[in-house]
Amino acid sequence: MPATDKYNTRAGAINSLLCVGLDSDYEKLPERFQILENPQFEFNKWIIDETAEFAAGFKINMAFYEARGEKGFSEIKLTMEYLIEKYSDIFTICDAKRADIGSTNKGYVEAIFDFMGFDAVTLHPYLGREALDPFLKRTDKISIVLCRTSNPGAAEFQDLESDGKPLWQIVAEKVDRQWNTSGNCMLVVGATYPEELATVRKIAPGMTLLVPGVGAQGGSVEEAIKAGLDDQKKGLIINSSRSIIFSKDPKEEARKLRDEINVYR
Ligand code: NUP
Repeated sequence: MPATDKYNTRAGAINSLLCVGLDSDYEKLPERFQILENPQFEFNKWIIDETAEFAAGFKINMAFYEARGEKGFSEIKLTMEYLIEKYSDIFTICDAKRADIGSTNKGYVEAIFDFMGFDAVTLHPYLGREALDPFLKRTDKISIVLCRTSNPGAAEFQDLESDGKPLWQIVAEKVDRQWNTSGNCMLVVGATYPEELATVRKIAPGMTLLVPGVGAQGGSVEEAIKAGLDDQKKGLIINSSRSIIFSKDPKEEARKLRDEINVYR
């Protein structure tokens, strides 16, 4: 099954656009996990089992694992093995923001899609379409291209204009019209920029958008949903990491966010 269908099927089956971010920073783990042999994996396993019924996707940000060297890397692999074995219908995103020259990208493709088994990866567009070819030609997987990021300083480069348009709009147009010929691209647009999100939705009416920035970063769920839904009331992957996984009750937080998203659909 193509990976966009995998996401849509799961989102439809459980009526949820929620993606739970497994940003399992070792320093923030409860002590009962820190003392275990595989602390990040055991924590993830717990979060996954608690939140899976509300999760259309899980997103792993590599940074929190790479910080622990080879130990962290093995805990990503354990987490992916667990997801693939127990929750093979849930969409998995590797948030690594990769991209290099084409020949190097082949290594990233093998590591992320084949060795670890993710359905999707985040990429930055700076090197252009030609360099990203090893990702884009994997029609069984999804390339999620950064368009308008959620951070306060996103405008520094992304708002620079060319032909009267900001760079993020050009990225949205290019990905929608030229890069997505196999239907395997998505875009990242932060919930913290709902106006830009609405513009991206106009530029790319049929594209699925990964939207981080609700919860800990303060983006409004209502504004993001209203700005970003497609005409089928779908087309969004709403990610929240810290405000779910480090809350007192991750299951309840995931349920609440799933429900809040659905209220505005
Ligand atoms: O624009 C982006 N903003 C963002 O926060 C693109 C991202 N990939 N992210 C990631 O989403 C960020 O690196 C983190 O993994 C997650 C947001 O986490 P939180 O603010 O919900 O805890």
